[in-house]
Amino acid sequence: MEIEPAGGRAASAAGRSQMSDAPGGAGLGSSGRTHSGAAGGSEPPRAGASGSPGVPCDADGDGYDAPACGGADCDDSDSSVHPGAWDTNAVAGDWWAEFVFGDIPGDTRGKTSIAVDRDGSLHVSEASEGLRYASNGGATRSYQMLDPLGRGAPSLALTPSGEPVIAYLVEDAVWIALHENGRWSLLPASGLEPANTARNGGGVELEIDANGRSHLVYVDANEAVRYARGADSAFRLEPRLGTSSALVPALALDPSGAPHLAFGIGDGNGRLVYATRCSSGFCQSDVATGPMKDVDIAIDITGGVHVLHAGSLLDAPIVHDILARDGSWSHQSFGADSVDAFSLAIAASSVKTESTLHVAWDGNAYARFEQNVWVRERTPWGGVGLSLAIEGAAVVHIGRTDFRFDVNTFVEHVTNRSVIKDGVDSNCDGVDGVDRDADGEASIQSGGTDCNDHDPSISSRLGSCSR
Ligand SMILES: [Ca+2]
Ligand SMILES: [Ca+2]
Ligand SMILES: [Ca+2]
Ligand SMILES: [Ca+2]
Repeated sequence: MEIEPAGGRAASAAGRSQMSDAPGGAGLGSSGRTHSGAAGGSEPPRAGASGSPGVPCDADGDGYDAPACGGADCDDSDSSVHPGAWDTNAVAGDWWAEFVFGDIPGDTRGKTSIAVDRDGSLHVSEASEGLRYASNGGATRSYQMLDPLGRGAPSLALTPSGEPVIAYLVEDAVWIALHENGRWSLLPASGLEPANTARNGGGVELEIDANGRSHLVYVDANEAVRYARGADSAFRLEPRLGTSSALVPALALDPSGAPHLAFGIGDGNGRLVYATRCSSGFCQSDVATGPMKDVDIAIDITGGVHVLHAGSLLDAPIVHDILARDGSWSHQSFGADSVDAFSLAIAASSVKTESTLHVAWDGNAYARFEQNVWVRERTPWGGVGLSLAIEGAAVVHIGRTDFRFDVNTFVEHVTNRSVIKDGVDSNCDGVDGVDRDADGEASIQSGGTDCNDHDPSISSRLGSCSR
């Protein structure tokens, strides 16, 4: 992260621990840095090193060289095994749901943001009445109020080493909550102009590329969409996108780290705009017309661009917009049972698989695009303020808020995650599963026994797991 540290506030360490059924109240453990070659998956593939004569350096074509060539591919005959592969042993199974945190005063129904780490740990945030964060990584599940002044729809992203970063609003300013060396820092993002807090609960979207650089979009005080990138000590803000009356900006990065934006424009009859890099700035095109209620965007593993939108006209269904090579858009409607949804999300599988895309919207609706058809499923419970994260190929994590009429709002996690150890060390860290702290024991989340995979001095083998 490259954010100016001046003027930051220290995060309160007095977070309560109440996520689900976990006893104890430890925080997020110590540093949480990955050792080289594990979990982060951000190391650039090695190619072209010279090996033994007649033996190819990357025989399986997974982008990682064999050890004989100085590479880190522990099985150069299997392209699904390499240091950047997922090894959480998580597979898609039955759906289940859990309470994450509550105590949010009033019937706020804020938008959640969820991310899943390469070791299978979850990170969830919400900011309708203060920025709240929960994780099941580290020693125990943890829950913290990070910033009582935080508001709006926060956006949580993970650095290449798995550290959470959250963009959110304090009044009309974008702030960043940053987890490093075992503690949170709260920093005003410098280099930005004031944000519009009125629209969309104050939407801001953050993504972090493979080089650790932050990209964010938000709506400014003039209701224009703004894009900024973290550079050295500050964000560098680019010229306005869209004219005015912008809302619900969404952001995705393609494999090269280039930004792709989608946002609604509320003037006139309303329209949905797509923007991406061309020459020195952004090129824009209209995706669809009409007023927009919510928009999301995802890039699939082949680089295909997918937008999901909900129009705000009566009986407008949720529509999947697909960008063709010639720049035109085609559209797939989810039909009558997708109308009247206020929030939606689309995400792509990060490894080659039969199911490429996943969508979810208000209530309990979920669908995945599998072998050219949308397969619909119903998830347990039901909620709003959706966010979506995909673990590996087809394991789905949904963040949602739900409410007990005028009493309070709570955040839930809904997933089809099931752990089945496959006996294969897919990510070349020496064990089946993910051994983030390199103590020889895989994390509980990945089917192992290490109760704190952020701290090599704590593991079941060392007998230091008992609380
Ligand atoms: Ca391999
Ligand atoms: Ca495995
Ligand atoms: Ca492993
Ligand atoms: Ca470990």
